[in-house]
Amino acid sequence: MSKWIQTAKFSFLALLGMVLLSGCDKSKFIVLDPKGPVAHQELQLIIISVILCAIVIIPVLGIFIYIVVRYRDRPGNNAPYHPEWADSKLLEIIWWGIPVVIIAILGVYTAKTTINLTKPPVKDVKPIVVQVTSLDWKWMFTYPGQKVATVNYAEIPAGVPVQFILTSDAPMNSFWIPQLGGQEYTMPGMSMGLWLQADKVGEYFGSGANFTGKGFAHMQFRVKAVKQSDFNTWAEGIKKTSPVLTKAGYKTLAKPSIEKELSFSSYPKGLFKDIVNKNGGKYYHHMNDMGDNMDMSGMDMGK
Ligand SMILES: [Cu+2]
Repeated sequence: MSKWIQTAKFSFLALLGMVLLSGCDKSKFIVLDPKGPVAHQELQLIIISVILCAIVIIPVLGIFIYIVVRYRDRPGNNAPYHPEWADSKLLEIIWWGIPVVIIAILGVYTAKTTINLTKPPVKDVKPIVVQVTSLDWKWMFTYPGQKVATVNYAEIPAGVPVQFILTSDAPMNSFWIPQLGGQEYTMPGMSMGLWLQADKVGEYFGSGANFTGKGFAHMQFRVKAVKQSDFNTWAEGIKKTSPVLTKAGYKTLAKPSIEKELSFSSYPKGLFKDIVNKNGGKYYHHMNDMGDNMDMSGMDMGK
Protein backbone atom coordinates (compact mmCIF):
# COMPACT_ATOMS: atom_id res chain seq x y z
CA MET A 1 0.00 0.00 0.00
CA SER A 2 2.78 2.45 0.91
CA LYS A 3 4.43 1.65 -2.43
CA TRP A 4 1.24 2.76 -4.18
CA ILE A 5 1.26 6.02 -2.21
CA GLN A 6 4.92 6.53 -3.13
CA THR A 7 4.11 6.12 -6.84
CA ALA A 8 1.15 8.48 -6.57
CA LYS A 9 3.28 11.10 -4.78
CA PHE A 10 6.04 10.82 -7.39
CA SER A 11 3.59 11.08 -10.31
CA PHE A 12 1.98 14.14 -8.77
CA LEU A 13 5.33 15.88 -8.23
CA ALA A 14 6.48 15.02 -11.75
CA LEU A 15 3.27 16.43 -13.20
CA LEU A 16 3.48 19.55 -11.04
CA GLY A 17 7.10 20.08 -12.10
CA MET A 18 6.17 19.70 -15.76
CA VAL A 19 3.39 22.26 -15.47
CA LEU A 20 5.50 24.74 -13.49
CA LEU A 21 8.60 24.43 -15.69
CA SER A 22 6.69 24.90 -18.91
CA GLY A 23 4.09 27.27 -17.49
CA CYS A 24 5.93 30.47 -18.42
CA ASP A 25 6.58 29.55 -22.03
CA LYS A 26 3.43 30.65 -23.83
CA SER A 27 4.72 29.43 -27.20
CA LYS A 28 4.14 25.84 -26.09
CA PHE A 29 0.43 26.46 -25.53
CA ILE A 30 -0.58 28.07 -28.79
CA VAL A 31 -4.25 27.21 -28.26
CA LEU A 32 -4.14 29.52 -25.22
CA ASP A 33 -2.32 32.25 -27.15
CA PRO A 34 -4.86 33.52 -29.70
CA LYS A 35 -3.81 35.93 -32.45
CA GLY A 36 -7.16 36.65 -34.04
CA PRO A 37 -10.81 37.41 -33.17
CA VAL A 38 -12.03 33.85 -33.84
CA ALA A 39 -9.40 32.22 -31.63
CA HIS A 40 -10.09 34.91 -28.96
CA GLN A 41 -13.78 34.02 -28.79
CA GLU A 42 -12.94 30.33 -28.69
CA LEU A 43 -10.47 30.86 -25.85
CA GLN A 44 -13.19 32.68 -23.90
CA LEU A 45 -15.44 29.69 -24.49
CA ILE A 46 -12.72 27.34 -23.21
CA ILE A 47 -12.20 29.47 -20.07
CA ILE A 48 -15.92 29.76 -19.29
CA SER A 49 -16.39 26.00 -19.83
CA VAL A 50 -13.49 25.21 -17.49
CA ILE A 51 -14.86 27.55 -14.78
CA LEU A 52 -18.38 26.12 -15.05
CA CYS A 53 -17.04 22.55 -14.94
CA ALA A 54 -14.89 23.45 -11.93
CA ILE A 55 -18.05 24.56 -10.06
CA VAL A 56 -19.12 20.89 -10.16
CA ILE A 57 -15.80 19.05 -10.11
CA ILE A 58 -14.07 20.85 -7.24
CA PRO A 59 -16.91 20.45 -4.66
CA VAL A 60 -17.51 16.84 -5.76
CA LEU A 61 -13.84 15.93 -5.30
CA GLY A 62 -13.76 17.83 -1.99
CA ILE A 63 -16.88 16.07 -0.66
CA PHE A 64 -15.53 12.73 -1.93
CA ILE A 65 -12.33 13.09 0.10
CA TYR A 66 -14.27 14.32 3.15
CA ILE A 67 -16.72 11.39 3.02
CA VAL A 68 -13.97 8.79 2.61
CA VAL A 69 -12.00 10.17 5.55
CA ARG A 70 -14.97 10.94 7.81
CA TYR A 71 -17.00 7.77 7.31
CA ARG A 72 -14.46 5.08 6.69
CA ASP A 73 -14.55 1.99 8.91
CA ARG A 74 -11.92 2.36 11.58
CA PRO A 75 -11.80 1.68 15.31
CA GLY A 76 -13.26 4.52 17.34
CA ASN A 77 -14.85 6.33 14.42
CA ASN A 78 -17.89 8.05 15.88
CA ALA A 79 -19.34 9.37 12.60
CA PRO A 80 -23.16 9.33 12.57
CA TYR A 81 -24.69 6.18 11.08
CA HIS A 82 -28.16 6.32 9.44
CA PRO A 83 -28.88 3.06 7.59
CA GLU A 84 -32.59 4.03 7.12
CA TRP A 85 -31.85 7.39 5.49
CA ALA A 86 -33.48 7.52 2.04
CA ASP A 87 -33.54 10.96 0.50
CA SER A 88 -33.59 14.69 1.07
CA LYS A 89 -35.65 17.04 -1.07
CA LEU A 90 -33.30 19.93 -0.30
CA LEU A 91 -30.17 18.01 -1.38
CA GLU A 92 -31.92 16.71 -4.51
CA ILE A 93 -32.82 20.25 -5.53
CA ILE A 94 -29.23 21.43 -4.96
CA TRP A 95 -27.44 18.66 -6.83
CA TRP A 96 -29.84 18.62 -9.77
CA GLY A 97 -30.45 22.36 -9.85
CA ILE A 98 -26.82 23.47 -10.08
CA PRO A 99 -25.94 21.22 -13.09
CA VAL A 100 -29.16 22.24 -14.88
CA VAL A 101 -28.28 25.92 -14.48
CA ILE A 102 -24.66 25.26 -15.58
CA ILE A 103 -25.74 23.31 -18.67
CA ALA A 104 -28.22 26.04 -19.57
CA ILE A 105 -25.56 28.78 -19.36
CA LEU A 106 -23.00 26.65 -21.22
CA GLY A 107 -25.52 25.70 -23.91
CA VAL A 108 -26.70 29.23 -24.61
CA TYR A 109 -23.18 30.65 -24.58
CA THR A 110 -21.75 27.90 -26.82
CA ALA A 111 -24.61 28.18 -29.32
CA LYS A 112 -24.27 31.98 -29.45
CA THR A 113 -20.50 31.83 -30.00
CA THR A 114 -20.74 29.04 -32.57
CA ILE A 115 -23.37 30.87 -34.62
CA ASN A 116 -21.36 34.08 -34.36
CA LEU A 117 -18.26 32.32 -35.73
CA THR A 118 -20.05 31.36 -38.95
CA LYS A 119 -19.99 35.06 -39.88
CA PRO A 120 -17.01 37.18 -40.93
CA PRO A 121 -15.12 38.45 -37.85
CA VAL A 122 -15.30 42.07 -39.04
CA LYS A 123 -17.97 43.51 -41.28
CA ASP A 124 -16.35 46.59 -42.77
CA VAL A 125 -13.27 44.98 -44.37
CA LYS A 126 -13.60 43.16 -47.68
CA PRO A 127 -12.74 39.47 -47.07
CA ILE A 128 -10.51 37.30 -49.20
CA VAL A 129 -11.20 33.71 -50.22
CA VAL A 130 -8.68 30.90 -49.86
CA GLN A 131 -9.63 27.41 -51.02
CA VAL A 132 -7.96 24.60 -49.13
CA THR A 133 -7.55 21.05 -50.40
CA SER A 134 -6.02 18.38 -48.18
CA LEU A 135 -4.02 15.80 -50.11
CA ASP A 136 -1.86 12.82 -49.17
CA TRP A 137 0.26 14.33 -47.45
CA LYS A 138 0.24 18.01 -48.18
CA TRP A 139 -2.03 21.04 -48.17
CA MET A 140 -2.89 22.89 -51.37
CA PHE A 141 -4.15 26.46 -51.24
CA THR A 142 -5.80 28.09 -54.25
CA TYR A 143 -6.61 31.79 -54.35
CA PRO A 144 -9.61 32.44 -56.63
CA GLY A 145 -9.16 36.21 -56.26
CA GLN A 146 -5.44 36.24 -57.02
CA LYS A 147 -5.45 33.14 -59.27
CA VAL A 148 -2.32 31.73 -57.65
CA ALA A 149 -1.76 28.48 -55.76
CA THR A 150 0.57 27.33 -53.00
CA VAL A 151 1.45 24.09 -51.24
CA ASN A 152 2.16 23.77 -47.52
CA TYR A 153 2.07 27.51 -46.87
CA ALA A 154 -0.51 30.23 -47.14
CA GLU A 155 -0.10 33.96 -47.16
CA ILE A 156 -2.98 36.07 -45.91
CA PRO A 157 -3.45 39.79 -45.30
CA ALA A 158 -3.52 40.71 -41.57
CA GLY A 159 -6.66 42.38 -40.25
CA VAL A 160 -8.70 41.01 -43.14
CA PRO A 161 -11.33 38.27 -42.69
CA VAL A 162 -10.35 35.15 -44.61
CA GLN A 163 -13.02 32.79 -45.86
CA PHE A 164 -11.33 29.41 -46.05
CA ILE A 165 -13.28 26.93 -48.16
CA LEU A 166 -12.24 23.40 -47.38
CA THR A 167 -12.33 20.09 -49.19
CA SER A 168 -10.23 16.96 -49.52
CA ASP A 169 -8.97 14.95 -52.48
CA ALA A 170 -7.65 12.24 -50.16
CA PRO A 171 -8.94 10.76 -46.89
CA MET A 172 -10.71 13.36 -44.78
CA ASN A 173 -8.48 15.56 -42.71
CA SER A 174 -8.92 18.55 -40.43
CA PHE A 175 -7.63 22.04 -41.12
CA TRP A 176 -6.21 23.70 -38.03
CA ILE A 177 -4.39 26.97 -37.36
CA PRO A 178 -4.50 26.93 -33.53
CA GLN A 179 -3.65 30.61 -32.98
CA LEU A 180 -6.32 31.76 -35.44
CA GLY A 181 -9.14 29.39 -34.50
CA GLY A 182 -10.40 25.87 -34.04
CA GLN A 183 -10.18 23.07 -36.57
CA GLU A 184 -12.65 22.34 -39.34
CA TYR A 185 -12.90 19.09 -41.29
CA THR A 186 -11.88 18.75 -44.91
CA MET A 187 -13.98 16.07 -46.59
CA PRO A 188 -14.05 14.64 -50.13
CA GLY A 189 -17.14 15.82 -52.00
CA MET A 190 -17.90 18.63 -49.56
CA SER A 191 -16.96 22.28 -49.32
CA MET A 192 -16.90 23.57 -45.77
CA GLY A 193 -16.56 27.23 -44.83
CA LEU A 194 -14.32 28.55 -42.07
CA TRP A 195 -13.84 32.21 -41.22
CA LEU A 196 -10.50 33.09 -39.67
CA GLN A 197 -8.58 36.31 -39.23
CA ALA A 198 -5.10 37.23 -38.05
CA ASP A 199 -4.97 40.48 -36.08
CA LYS A 200 -1.28 41.10 -36.56
CA VAL A 201 1.48 40.44 -39.02
CA GLY A 202 3.20 37.19 -38.08
CA GLU A 203 3.76 33.53 -38.79
CA TYR A 204 1.38 30.92 -37.50
CA PHE A 205 1.64 27.16 -37.26
CA GLY A 206 -0.91 25.13 -39.18
CA SER A 207 -1.49 21.40 -39.13
CA GLY A 208 -3.71 18.53 -40.10
CA ALA A 209 -5.66 17.39 -37.04
CA ASN A 210 -7.03 14.09 -38.32
CA PHE A 211 -4.76 11.09 -38.84
CA THR A 212 -4.50 10.07 -42.51
CA GLY A 213 -1.74 7.52 -42.79
CA LYS A 214 2.03 7.27 -42.72
CA GLY A 215 2.80 10.73 -44.12
CA PHE A 216 0.42 12.49 -41.73
CA ALA A 217 3.22 13.91 -39.56
CA HIS A 218 4.34 15.97 -42.56
CA MET A 219 0.93 17.58 -43.05
CA GLN A 220 2.00 20.84 -41.50
CA PHE A 221 1.88 24.24 -43.06
CA ARG A 222 2.90 27.79 -42.38
CA VAL A 223 0.46 30.70 -42.40
CA LYS A 224 2.09 34.04 -42.97
CA ALA A 225 -0.01 37.11 -42.20
CA VAL A 226 1.34 40.24 -43.86
CA LYS A 227 0.18 43.78 -44.59
CA GLN A 228 -2.40 44.01 -47.40
CA SER A 229 0.11 45.80 -49.66
CA ASP A 230 2.73 43.09 -49.03
CA PHE A 231 0.11 40.45 -49.76
CA ASN A 232 -0.61 42.03 -53.15
CA THR A 233 3.13 42.25 -53.89
CA TRP A 234 3.55 38.59 -52.92
CA ALA A 235 0.74 37.42 -55.22
CA GLU A 236 2.06 39.49 -58.11
CA GLY A 237 5.56 38.17 -57.42
CA ILE A 238 4.67 34.48 -57.67
CA LYS A 239 2.55 35.25 -60.73
CA LYS A 240 5.75 36.38 -62.44
CA THR A 241 8.32 33.93 -61.10
CA SER A 242 6.58 30.64 -60.21
CA PRO A 243 5.69 27.72 -62.49
CA VAL A 244 2.15 26.98 -63.68
CA LEU A 245 0.12 24.23 -62.02
CA THR A 246 -1.32 22.29 -64.94
CA LYS A 247 -4.04 19.61 -64.84
CA ALA A 248 -1.33 16.96 -65.20
CA GLY A 249 0.72 18.73 -62.55
CA TYR A 250 -2.20 18.57 -60.14
CA LYS A 251 -2.65 14.83 -60.81
CA THR A 252 0.98 14.27 -59.84
CA LEU A 253 0.68 16.56 -56.83
CA ALA A 254 -2.41 14.66 -55.64
CA LYS A 255 -0.51 11.36 -55.47
CA PRO A 256 0.75 10.35 -52.02
CA SER A 257 4.02 12.18 -51.42
CA ILE A 258 5.68 14.57 -49.02
CA GLU A 259 6.32 18.04 -50.40
CA LYS A 260 8.10 21.15 -49.27
CA GLU A 261 6.59 24.61 -49.78
CA LEU A 262 5.62 25.29 -53.40
CA SER A 263 4.18 28.26 -55.28
CA PHE A 264 2.29 28.32 -58.59
CA SER A 265 1.60 31.30 -60.83
CA SER A 266 -1.77 29.85 -61.88
CA TYR A 267 -3.90 26.71 -61.65
CA PRO A 268 -6.53 25.06 -63.87
CA LYS A 269 -9.75 27.07 -64.01
CA GLY A 270 -12.43 25.68 -61.71
CA LEU A 271 -9.97 23.23 -60.08
CA PHE A 272 -11.50 23.43 -56.62
CA LYS A 273 -15.07 23.03 -57.85
CA ASP A 274 -13.96 20.06 -59.99
CA ILE A 275 -12.28 18.39 -57.01
CA VAL A 276 -15.46 18.70 -54.92
CA ASN A 277 -17.75 17.49 -57.73
CA LYS A 278 -15.39 14.67 -58.79
CA ASN A 279 -15.66 13.18 -55.31
CA GLY A 280 -19.44 12.98 -55.50
CA GLY A 281 -20.27 16.37 -54.03
CA LYS A 282 -22.14 19.37 -55.21
CA TYR A 283 -20.04 22.49 -54.96
CA TYR A 284 -21.70 25.67 -53.83
CA HIS A 285 -20.25 28.75 -52.37
CA HIS A 286 -20.65 29.05 -48.62
CA MET A 287 -20.68 32.81 -48.57
CA ASN A 288 -24.07 32.75 -50.29
CA ASP A 289 -25.34 30.94 -47.22
CA MET A 290 -23.95 33.47 -44.80
CA GLY A 291 -26.13 36.36 -45.77
CA ASP A 292 -23.31 38.38 -47.28
CA ASN A 293 -23.65 40.32 -50.42
CA MET A 294 -20.08 40.00 -51.49
CA ASP A 295 -18.58 41.12 -54.70
CA MET A 296 -17.46 37.87 -56.28
CA SER A 297 -16.76 39.37 -59.67
CA GLY A 298 -13.39 38.39 -61.02
CA MET A 299 -13.33 35.40 -58.70
CA ASP A 300 -13.20 31.97 -60.24
CA MET A 301 -15.82 30.49 -57.97
CA GLY A 302 -17.39 28.27 -60.62
CA LYS A 303 -21.05 28.10 -61.50
CU1 LIG B 1 -19.08 16.14 -44.48
